[in-house]
Amino acid sequence: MTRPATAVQGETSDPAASSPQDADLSLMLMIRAFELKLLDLYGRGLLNGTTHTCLGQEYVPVAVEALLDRRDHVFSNHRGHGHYLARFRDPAGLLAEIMGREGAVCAGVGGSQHIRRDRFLSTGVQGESLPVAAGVALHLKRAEPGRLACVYVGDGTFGEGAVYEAFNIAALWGLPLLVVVENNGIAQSTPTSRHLAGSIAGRAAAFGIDHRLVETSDVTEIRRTLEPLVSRVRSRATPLVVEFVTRRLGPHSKGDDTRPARAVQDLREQDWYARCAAAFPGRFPRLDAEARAHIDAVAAEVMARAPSQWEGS
Ligand SMILES: Cc1ncc(C[n+]2csc(CCOP(=O)(O)OP(=O)(O)O)c2C)c(N)n1
Ligand SMILES: [Mg+2]
Repeated sequence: MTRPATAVQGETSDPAASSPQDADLSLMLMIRAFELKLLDLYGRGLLNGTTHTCLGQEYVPVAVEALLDRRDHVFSNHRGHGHYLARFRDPAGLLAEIMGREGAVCAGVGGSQHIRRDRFLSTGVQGESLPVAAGVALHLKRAEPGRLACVYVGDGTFGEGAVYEAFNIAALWGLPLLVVVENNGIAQSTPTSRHLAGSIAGRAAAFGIDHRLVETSDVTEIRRTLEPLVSRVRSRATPLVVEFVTRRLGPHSKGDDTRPARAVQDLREQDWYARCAAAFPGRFPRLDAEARAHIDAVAAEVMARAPSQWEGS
């Protein structure tokens, strides 16, 4: 549950305009601080392997996760830290996983992209999770009616045929599948306009699947809009595509941004972080400082841990 926001000087007392509430804002800021910390650690040669940050997209899982139940399954992708953190609020376990330290979620063998915990599973293989999520949705429909499978997918992944096999079966068999599209306008270095013919809405429509476009980053408004639609996924066992128009502020992975600096700057100006910093001059700096201090402490503590050991099985 989120706590009611309290108005401070210079901020509005209108609850509709005071979104996000403190708990949501703190979570978004924690995810942002976590991702910035990863880039910082890489930059200092303290982290190996690859990683894809969700800088700019943090609000998506924060909004969506509140509509889910712990018994719903979540399937995540290569850009999945925010998905994991919104569900488990466990930066230490995730950082330990990425750094291969004791206490790692998957003993350090999964790393940034391949995490399994309870009903959460991520994969770095684009499109792989769609058919798997459809299969799990079929199981849920039969064995746990009312539960759903939620799968996060990027715009570029709509070039994978597996997406359409999953759409076909989900529509045909009436599966409780919630497809959350994070359309950040780019796939690695290719703008969406150069890799996607037609539209994501049109592709959902081709299978008779409902589609909803979300253009705001206001988590309260997003939930208000999506709540009845997600309830329908559960009660009618029917698929739904929710497409977020969002922004990737960082590089594709660590330092491979091919966009002109001006284009990235334009995106930063539309960022939820900038919007909230301007809208909430009272609480924002405090919550941001708390989130950064929390992640600094987590990183120091995790880095001091011994390497993780995988027993194998
Ligand atoms: C099957 C497969 N092909 C290629 C890749 C390499 N790859 C990783 S992410 C990515 C782009 C993904 O774009 P999008 O789906 O828009 O997600 P975003 O990175 O923008 O979040 C590519 C080509 C992969 N991981 N899996
Ligand atoms: Mg993309």
